[in-house]
Amino acid sequence: MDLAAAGTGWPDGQRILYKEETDMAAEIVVEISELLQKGRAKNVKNLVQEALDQGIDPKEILNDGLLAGMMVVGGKFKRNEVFVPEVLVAARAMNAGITLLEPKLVEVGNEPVGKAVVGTVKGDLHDIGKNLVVMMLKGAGFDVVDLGTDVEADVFIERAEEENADIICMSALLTTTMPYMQTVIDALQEKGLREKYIVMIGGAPVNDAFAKQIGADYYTPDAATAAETARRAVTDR
Ligand code: B1M
Repeated sequence: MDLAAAGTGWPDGQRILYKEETDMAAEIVVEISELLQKGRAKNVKNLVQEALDQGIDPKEILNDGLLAGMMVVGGKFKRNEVFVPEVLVAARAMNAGITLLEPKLVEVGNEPVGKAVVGTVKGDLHDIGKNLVVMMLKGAGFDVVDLGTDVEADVFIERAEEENADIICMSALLTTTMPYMQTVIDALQEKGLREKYIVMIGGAPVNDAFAKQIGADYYTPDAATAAETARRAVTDR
């Protein structure tokens, strides 16, 4: 049977994978994870493209390939088995793969649902999770103003005001930078603007209890949930 032709008719070039193909898909995804751990950006990019060409689900490539690889690197970093340069090259490889996945993961709706300003808070340079949030928000139909990393409270607020935003989204990856989310919320309060904006927070060290403690409206654990929640929050307003 012509496997390539057999399962067509699925959206976006995706189709049912047969047993032999499923095994190959698992192999290629594992290889992506391993190459990412070695920081081989070009190879990661090529293999992600190959995986997409084979019809492997982009979410599987992201979760079981790229993110799984980054988790391994994170564990080694924690145990001092690898250091900042190795983590940086792994992060570059991750971004190389994500760039290819973005158009597949993001199905932009016609009507913009609202405007979001998004950034990683002051003192924090981690941007991979924040970039995923930006990507998924765009996919959920938001106009997104990406403020980048190391973002000061005034910048969050000034840009939200200038852009007439609906929602302010903050990311933090360090236990030392997560308290800065409170600084941003306090600054909004002082300017009498707290009620004007929906505030969402996320990032590995952050949780729901912390969100409640600092007076954020929402904590979401991952980029897809962030986008769904933002959409619901803006449309319910
Ligand atoms: Co850093 N780093 N790092 N690092 N780094 C962590 C975070 C750490 C946990 C590693 C470890 O020790 N195990 C640790 C923090 C410990 C702590 O605070 N308790 C750590 C440290 C200590 C540091 C430095 C201080 C190291 C040093 O210099 N000695 C330093 C700090 C620099 C700074 O920011 N000022 C540093 C530097 C770096 C690199 C530059 C080398 C690199 C970042 C490169 C880059 O981002 N461009 C890096 C990396 C890559 C990591 C790890 C390995 C991976 C982070 C990541 O990208 N994960 C990380 C270990 C780990 O997390 N296991 C680590 C993948 C990403 C998709 O996940 O960002 O969590 P994440 O995003 C998730 C969710 O959290 C959520 O959505 C995403 C999934 O869909 N999410 C949101 C994120 N933001 C959201 C916002 C939302 C909603 C959901 O709404 C608004």
